[in-house]
Amino acid sequence: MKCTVSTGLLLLGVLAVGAVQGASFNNTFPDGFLFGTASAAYQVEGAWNEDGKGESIWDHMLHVHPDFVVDGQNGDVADDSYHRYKEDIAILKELGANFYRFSISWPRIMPTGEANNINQAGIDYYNKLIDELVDNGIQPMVSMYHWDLPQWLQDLGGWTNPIITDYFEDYARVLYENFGDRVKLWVTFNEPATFMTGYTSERGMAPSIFKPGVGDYLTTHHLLIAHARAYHLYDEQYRATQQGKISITLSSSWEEPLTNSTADAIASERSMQFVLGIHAHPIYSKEGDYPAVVRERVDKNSKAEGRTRSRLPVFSKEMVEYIRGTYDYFALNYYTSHLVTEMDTGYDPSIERDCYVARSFDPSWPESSSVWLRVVPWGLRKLINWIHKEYDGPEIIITENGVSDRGTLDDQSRVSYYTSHLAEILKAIHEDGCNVGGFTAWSLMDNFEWLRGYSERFGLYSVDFSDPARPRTAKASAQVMKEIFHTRQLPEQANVRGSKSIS
Ligand code: PNW
Repeated sequence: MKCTVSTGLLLLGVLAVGAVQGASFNNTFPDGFLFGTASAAYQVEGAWNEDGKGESIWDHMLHVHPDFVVDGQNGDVADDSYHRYKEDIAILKELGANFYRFSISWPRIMPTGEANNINQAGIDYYNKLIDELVDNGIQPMVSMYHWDLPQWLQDLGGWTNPIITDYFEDYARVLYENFGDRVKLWVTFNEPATFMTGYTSERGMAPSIFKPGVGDYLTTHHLLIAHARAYHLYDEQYRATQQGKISITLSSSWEEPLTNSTADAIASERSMQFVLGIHAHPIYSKEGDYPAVVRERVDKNSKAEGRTRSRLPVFSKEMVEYIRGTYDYFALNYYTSHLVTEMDTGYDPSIERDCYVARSFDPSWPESSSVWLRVVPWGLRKLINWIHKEYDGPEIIITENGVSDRGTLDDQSRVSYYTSHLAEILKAIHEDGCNVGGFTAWSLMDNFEWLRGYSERFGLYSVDFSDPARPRTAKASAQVMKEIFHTRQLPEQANVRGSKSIS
């Protein structure tokens, strides 16, 4: 197993910090550790129909159903980053970010999603954005897909149609051809576990098609193949000259057993496999394919439902091999944790029912402005350790971590969230020997928070959405992150918050 720090360095660090703090907590990030912030095209760009951009599934859904969003808003203008990207880069520079994770809007460069229909103005926009980043010494990290599928492809069935893997490979080729000379960090998909829920609700994530337990598994199956195709294409045709790294961003909660019973321990492990393993195991495990417990349960339930085949499609042996190992690092989003216990929940059929656990929060975990997000920093350390053991020590880059509030400039709860989570990452690195290579704050600035509109704010910078100029203003958290990014150390005392020893 690889470790980020040698034992010698580790000892030196512990001694140095121990002398100051009287404890063994090492508050210094290893050399080469990268700090950045993230955003996504639909959440920040605006200009939804400018300069030849095609319609995405989010444009389409929210124009037809504005009531799906709590405040009736959409991403038509958002942060207006399409026109104000230089302001975004100025604040990234102020923060001292090493990299910026942003996503490319597929329909902005390929209005229908097809490779014979390229929108040069879209290519020009991302070239300008990338050039400006590089000129300012900020590495671009590009997500190919952060949920804004061209509507034209949705009309063909979107992620439920296997033909999508051909279209995605074409799209990846256009990206490598146009941007691969300067983009060295790629992410194929952002959070499959979140966007597959576009097929589990009538008014949820786009496209809001209600086919739980079927549409979400088809999406999973096809995006894993699409990911592998993009990876192999890079390997075969671009890696030698472009020399970048590719991954897929997976989000996971830490699934803590509700009690110390054996049944809850089993439920916790099963939940980890349904939440994270379903997308991670085919790529990162030694044997590949879906986790055994996922395969078993979905097959068993499908049979009991009188079906002729499993709702979870089956990979051929060749496809298992084709997908296995298609990563250069492990890209992880972490926001929160759950307590889990065995229970029959969810629609019949659904992934919840297949997984057979109930999830809850400990009432003592601090709340945020998002109902799904409670503050559980130690969950991140446990999650990193789980990944380290389960997948044999891959380099982990945290590609999102953050918390919501209502938008105050004096955002002390965000300061505490970040410092406590960074402290847990330092413990995972220095005390547990895990290999964590970077951290990304979600988000650079307040933006369109999907179904929560502009009512929940995740930014280090505040954005005034009532002002056409969309001014960006630093919050208290921006000042603290700036200090951390510059000193590459956590301020003293930061480690005391939210700490709980790891078992
Ligand atoms: C992520 N959950 O989504 C996305 O990548 C971002 O686009 C989004 O703005 C950010 O987190 C904050 O929501 C998530 O329910 C949505 O656990 C939901 C969950 C996790 C991540």
